[in-house]
Amino acid sequence: MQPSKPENRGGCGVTLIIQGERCQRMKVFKRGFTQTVMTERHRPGKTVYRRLSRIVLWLGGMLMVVFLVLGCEEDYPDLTSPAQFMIEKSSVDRNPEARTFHFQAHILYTGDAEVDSVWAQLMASDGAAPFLEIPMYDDGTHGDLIPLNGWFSYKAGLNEIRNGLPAGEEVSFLVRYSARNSAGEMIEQTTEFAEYPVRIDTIIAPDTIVIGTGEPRDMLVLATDSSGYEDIIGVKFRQYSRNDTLTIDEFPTFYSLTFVRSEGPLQSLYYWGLNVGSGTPPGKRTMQFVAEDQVGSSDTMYTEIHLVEEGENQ
Ligand SMILES: [Ca+2]
Repeated sequence: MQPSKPENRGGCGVTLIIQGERCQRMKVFKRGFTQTVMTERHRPGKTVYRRLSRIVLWLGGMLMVVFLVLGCEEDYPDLTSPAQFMIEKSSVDRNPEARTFHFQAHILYTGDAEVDSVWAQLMASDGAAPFLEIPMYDDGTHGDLIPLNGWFSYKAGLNEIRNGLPAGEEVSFLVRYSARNSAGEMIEQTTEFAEYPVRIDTIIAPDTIVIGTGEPRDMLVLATDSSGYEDIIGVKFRQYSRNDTLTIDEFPTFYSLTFVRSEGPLQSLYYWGLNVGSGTPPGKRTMQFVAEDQVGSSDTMYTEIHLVEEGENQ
């Protein structure tokens, strides 16, 4: 027996073959039962036994119909499903290059009541008053890609969003999508947008290095950006002398670590082979690491390193 196919009105057959087969069997069984009843009804010479058996058959048939309806609800939406009006999916995507936010909500409905309006409210946190309300469009404008497909969109600039948010580099807010239909029904769905700027998670670096060996020592930096590792421009470092506030200009140059690879969708690993040449004065140094992202955020971390002469007590 072939599983029912999606186009065969078969929601049951869409994902599970076993479920699809069960639906098919039940459909077939239902047709057979209907024929049996019709046959019985026109047969002459009814007896009590026949009437009883017909009642039993009828009750059994009704039970089967109920079972069928419960098990294969999507096969017969006109029998069991009231008109539906729902937000099937919603999202917020940030485009770091264009510095825009793309709000989207997919509105589904069955029945006669069409979607009247869709909008979104942005709140700093749960329970806070909305700081921005935006209309959503399904007409191919305001960032909507395809008109009249149920996906409502709005594209907002970073400044439009930031106006209502607390100052700072982090951008996080709640979005409450709402829709109203022509019957006056309202539905809503809340989603969260959370974003932290680039940050340095881990630095692996030597704490002591021998001057003039000519052998580079490994330095590894792991940086994360909630917008994705592609948002990280890179990680650079420089070193201060031991009296960092006084002689900060001794090594003012930043060096950019080499991108090694991404570690998952949000992290990148960077590398530098640190080599301290002969003639460099020994002593304690402060290493400053700076990670930067596309929107101008940065994160800074410090480590210490001891430069020692060869043979010096390490
Ligand atoms: Ca659309």
